[in-house]
Amino acid sequence: MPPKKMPHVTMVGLGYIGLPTAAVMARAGFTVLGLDVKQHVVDTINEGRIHIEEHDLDILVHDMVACGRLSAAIHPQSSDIFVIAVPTPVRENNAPDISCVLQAAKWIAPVLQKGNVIILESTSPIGTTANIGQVLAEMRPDLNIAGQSESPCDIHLAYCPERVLPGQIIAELVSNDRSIGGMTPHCAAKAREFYETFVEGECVETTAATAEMVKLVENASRDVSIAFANELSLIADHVGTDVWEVISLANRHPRVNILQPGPGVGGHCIAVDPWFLVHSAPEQTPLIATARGVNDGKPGYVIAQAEKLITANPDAKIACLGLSFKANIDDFRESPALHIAAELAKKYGERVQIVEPYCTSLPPQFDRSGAVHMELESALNQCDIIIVLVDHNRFKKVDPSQFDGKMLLDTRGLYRRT
Ligand code: SAJ
Repeated sequence: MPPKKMPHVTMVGLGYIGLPTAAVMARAGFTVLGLDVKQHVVDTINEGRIHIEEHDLDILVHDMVACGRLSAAIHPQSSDIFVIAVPTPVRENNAPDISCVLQAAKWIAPVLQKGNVIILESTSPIGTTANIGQVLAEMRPDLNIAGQSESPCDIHLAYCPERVLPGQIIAELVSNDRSIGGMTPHCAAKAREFYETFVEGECVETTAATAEMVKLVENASRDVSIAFANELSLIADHVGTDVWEVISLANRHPRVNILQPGPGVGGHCIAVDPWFLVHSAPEQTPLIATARGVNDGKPGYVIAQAEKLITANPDAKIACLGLSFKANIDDFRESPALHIAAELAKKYGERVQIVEPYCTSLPPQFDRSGAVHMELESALNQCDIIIVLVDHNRFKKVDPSQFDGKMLLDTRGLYRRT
């Protein structure tokens, strides 16, 4: 028997999820075309380079482009499988914005052929996969779209959310279990067959709506847990205990596992996705909405604490350690650390020194503030108030004796954890 022909895959959206996923699929043997609306993204990838930072991604993309299995384009072509990984942000009022997903569906509609499989990976409000089906049914009345008619479908539709951790995306794309949500059981089976070619974790079939909710629940669960830790930090400050010691001792209970408080919750996922659940069931989500409020309130609380120290010490210089939204990455999107440092820089100008090993110059939020970008050692030598905002490994190596005689506001418990 001749070897089975590998399907041709199109990845719509070449961002933080789309590009690594396209590269991993190419490594598994698929010929993958990546689509993006940005010409510079397409050009960069076709040159074998990358436009985002992710561990080991540069080598993988370079190799896959060089061997001809990965390329990028700005216009869709016919394909066997289409995977959509485009942004789904929230609007000003915290309502989900799925316009990019619907736009992606409209984009590929003209090139669809009988037997195609379309898979949505973007974090999405419940019902979005069905919305894609409606868009396609309107644009392609010649095709039976899964979930849109009783007849056997020509176009299979599934929702298979990613759940990878930035910094470990390539490894987790392969090792994590996946929820495979079909518009019909047959769609789920088709999608599972595809994912099982490159995923080593278990691929578990369910419905599209369930998989949509599962993804939102994962991130809402983490947000609520972090909010609990952040609330504990407020209580501990109020009553004069050390929250890190409290959590560490409580976690010795065999059935307690409290997360870590911090300066707030950042990134494009945990701070956003819970709103999708709140929006779909506002009356049923007081806990999830309150947790968002607790986490969103933490940067303001840290700024107020810092200001108390700064105004009580008018000659003191201030070092802010870290800007990224979490440790050991160069991603500053929706970062509470960046927000706090920028607010302090705006107010206290050249008294503020910023230490961030993951950037070469300060982001535009610091323009004209007078704040300067400093090496860790110089800032520790020159500053009297040290505000720890990110728990980068490089900061953990500092000997706590270097803080002797200084005022320390440690939002990550880096130098006190017991
Ligand atoms: N954080 C705390 N305390 C903690 C843990 C995290 O304050 O104990 C803060 C971090 O500093 C950061 C924020 O929460 O500001 C989010 O960081 P994270 O590591 O919890 O999550 P992300 O945004 O990098 O990735 C999450 C992951 N989801 C879960 O862990 C449930 C990842 O698996 C998802 O794929 C990703 O969201 C996504 O794309 O949805």
